[in-house]
Amino acid sequence: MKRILTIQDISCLGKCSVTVALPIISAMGVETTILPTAVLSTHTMFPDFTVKDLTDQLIPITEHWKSQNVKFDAIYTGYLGSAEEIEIAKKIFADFGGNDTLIFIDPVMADNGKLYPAFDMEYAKLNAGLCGYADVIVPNLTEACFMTDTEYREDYDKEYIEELLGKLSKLGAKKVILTGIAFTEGKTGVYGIDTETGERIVYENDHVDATFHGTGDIFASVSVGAITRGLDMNTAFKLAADYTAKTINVTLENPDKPWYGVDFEATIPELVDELRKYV
Ligand code: PXL
Repeated sequence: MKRILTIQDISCLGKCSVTVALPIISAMGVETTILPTAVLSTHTMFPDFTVKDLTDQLIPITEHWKSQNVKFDAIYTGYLGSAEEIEIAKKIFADFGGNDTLIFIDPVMADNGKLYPAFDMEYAKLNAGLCGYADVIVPNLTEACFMTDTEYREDYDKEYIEELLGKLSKLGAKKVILTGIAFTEGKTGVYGIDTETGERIVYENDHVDATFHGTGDIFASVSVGAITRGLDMNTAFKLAADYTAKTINVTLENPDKPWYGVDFEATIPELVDELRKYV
């Protein structure tokens, strides 16, 4: 069985980061090792959340794994709490990376034109530096703009997105996938580039007019799970985009839906069925 290490926070309540990545990647038939960067009472969209930073635990935990000769088929980073944790992530890539280990970075820090409460421009720059270590990065439009000093525009066109992809490619990742992008009315999707071949990676599905926290983490978890199971990039991102859209739709039908996350628990069986068509 393949094994993924995911490095991100535990938001105890809130359906994001580890509480999404662990069940989804496990359901996809991949062993999931977690390295929690912090423990929060909830994600940061709740008022008055508590945070216990775990930076001082990251090196001791990973040193122990090294002593046990642990290997990973992929390392997937999401929400990292601080500049120091970004530096430690680089060390972990050096210690556990290599040709057979996919480095998958979701530079979680912003959405809808704004940085999340814990972050500033300096953090955005450091995250941009981290992206240079990746095989695959999956920023949303806001994160892409913050990392490349680009003005955020919701009314984008192809020229603007191509220019943004060009700037993101210079960060050094092998595959740059912008999420939440489409050029067709009523659609959303991914628009990316394989920086080694110049090939575009494009998929559009129906846009659902609702935003929920944690959907980026769902998209990233399914993508890295699918790539690790051996799906090609185009198929992996299609699976992830369709699953995320399906999950938002199912959540919208739930009269008791929580405001803070989506009902991915209800749609995991469909994800597994869909994945079975390929593996
Ligand atoms: O879903 C991204 C995310 C992850 N972790 C924490 C967050 C958020 C988004 O708000 O607050 C703690």
